[in-house]
Amino acid sequence: MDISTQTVITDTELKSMSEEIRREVSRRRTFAIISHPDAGKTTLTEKLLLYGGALDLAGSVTAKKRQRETASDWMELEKKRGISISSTVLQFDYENYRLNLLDTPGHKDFSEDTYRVLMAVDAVIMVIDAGKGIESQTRKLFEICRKRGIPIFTFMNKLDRPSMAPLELIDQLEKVLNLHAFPVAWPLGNGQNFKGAYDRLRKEVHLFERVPGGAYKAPVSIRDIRDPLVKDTLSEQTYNEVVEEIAILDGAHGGFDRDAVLQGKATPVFFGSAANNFGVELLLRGFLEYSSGPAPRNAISGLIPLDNLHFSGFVFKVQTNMNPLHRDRMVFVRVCSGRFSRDITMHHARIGKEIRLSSCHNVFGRNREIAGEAYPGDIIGFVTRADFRVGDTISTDPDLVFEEIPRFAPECFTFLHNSLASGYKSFRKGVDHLLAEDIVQVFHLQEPKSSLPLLGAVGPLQFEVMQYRLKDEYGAESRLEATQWKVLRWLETHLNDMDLKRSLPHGAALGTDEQGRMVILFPAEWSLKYFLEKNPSIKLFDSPGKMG
Ligand SMILES: Nc1nc2c(ncn2[C@@H]2O[C@H](COP(=O)(O)OP(=O)(O)OP(=O)(O)O)[C@@H](O)[C@H]2O)c(=O)[nH]1
Ligand SMILES: [Mg+2]
Repeated sequence: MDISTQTVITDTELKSMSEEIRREVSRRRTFAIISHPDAGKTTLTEKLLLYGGALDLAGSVTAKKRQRETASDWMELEKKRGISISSTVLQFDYENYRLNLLDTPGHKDFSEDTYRVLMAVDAVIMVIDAGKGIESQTRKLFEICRKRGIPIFTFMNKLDRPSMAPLELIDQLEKVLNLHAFPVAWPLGNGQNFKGAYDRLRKEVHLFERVPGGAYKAPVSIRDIRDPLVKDTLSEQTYNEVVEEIAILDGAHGGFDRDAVLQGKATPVFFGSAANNFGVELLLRGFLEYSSGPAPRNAISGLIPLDNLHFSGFVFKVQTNMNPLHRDRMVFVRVCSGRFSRDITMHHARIGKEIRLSSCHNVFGRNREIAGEAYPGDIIGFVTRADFRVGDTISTDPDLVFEEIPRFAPECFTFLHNSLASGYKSFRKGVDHLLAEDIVQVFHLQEPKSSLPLLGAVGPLQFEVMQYRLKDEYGAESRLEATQWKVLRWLETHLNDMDLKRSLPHGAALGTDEQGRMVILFPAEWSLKYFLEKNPSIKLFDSPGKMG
């Protein structure tokens, strides 16, 4: 469809539209907060909202984890357990910026959701618990960011507790992640003696004051490092250490290279305490100043310019029951080009149909607001019953299709039974709705042929979440039946089913995924290896996207 066939648009109108898009894009920042579990992502998110003016009072993520009430952990189970289970979109305005912030779950069992978020953002804030240094999950997430060349901003958190030496933390970034680190805000002490941060680029000391529960912005006084008040506030030892460390950094680390940051080759580092609001404003301001607006995305046909007159975007998340009263389903889209305005006709690339999406929303945790328009970089939500899956492209151009979002091979498999015969209807409905989120995958075994689907997920907690939600959102009781499988691979082969079956090692099974693609389930990694040795002609893949 050519846009000119919809309405007649003059050259001047085209020019002003593309200028408008470029103007809007330049004020957008779309980023995720990532890390190992418990480093403080949700706490930091809450504080960024506080400093961004999107919240008057920050909710607390308490140590006891019982009274938790935050904008981003809105699911019942998240509040109860005190951990993030699902990613959350928070869109808000700060000064002239429009921020699309995504808080992600750190637990590896929920990492499929986090990986998808990484496909939808232009930058990340990597949170590190300064008492623990770089942990395993942070490392994995970092590797994905590096592969995509996403700019990374680092926040060393929990400086209000005894921490590793700041120079050692910087050294870890360089050695463990092989990432050049440029400390922007340097900590003045740690634990009880954490008093402030030194902004190396502005050459200013920010002295912090504690506020009860960190609910309000922490008052800050800004000084020169030689100011007597700075010396008086810090112990003599801390002051001397800080001055020495800064001299070492200035001598050794070279200048700040924003281009290297934007290419994901260097990370600006900030130190602080999200719970106490220390260093949060320095991070927010630094992030806005040194990050850049949304980058154009690759479609199968090539790079799609942001000011393309065709609207385009892709689905990276589907969430059911954000509003349990309405049993609705929200489809989250990252806008990649053009301008969304209400009631334009879209093409749904996968099913090859035209579709009208009228209710586009700006999303803020559980809350939403009808949005009249959206621009590249925005994360918007559509409430729709149409068949959208993660990775789907929507565009006014029927020929535009974005590259697939990689899917990972599940590592845990279970059968899910309805445990109350009378509740089958709500069980079935709940399972269908929750599976549409595309987090838990469904497989069908070839033998024994049963209507009971086999569920696969990256980690077992995902099944627990499903059971909890079935009960909480659908009133359905369920029971899990463990299986012996631990590894799944998609396959390509010329063998017929009989021969293939004969070639399977003991305990392995054949099945299909939801799209009818053949898979093999193995009881262990060694069984997979054995199979590969015996059947070199069969190609196995850990993601269906890698198949030819
Ligand atoms: N002492 C101290 N505790 C903090 C700080 N920031 C966060 N915490 C605590 O650390 C715990 C985990 O915080 P969360 O914000 O839930 O961590 P998260 O990274 O979102 O965790 P997941 O989403 O489950 O991966 C909570 O008990 C917080 O109160 C801080 O600056 N200092
Ligand atoms: Mg969290």
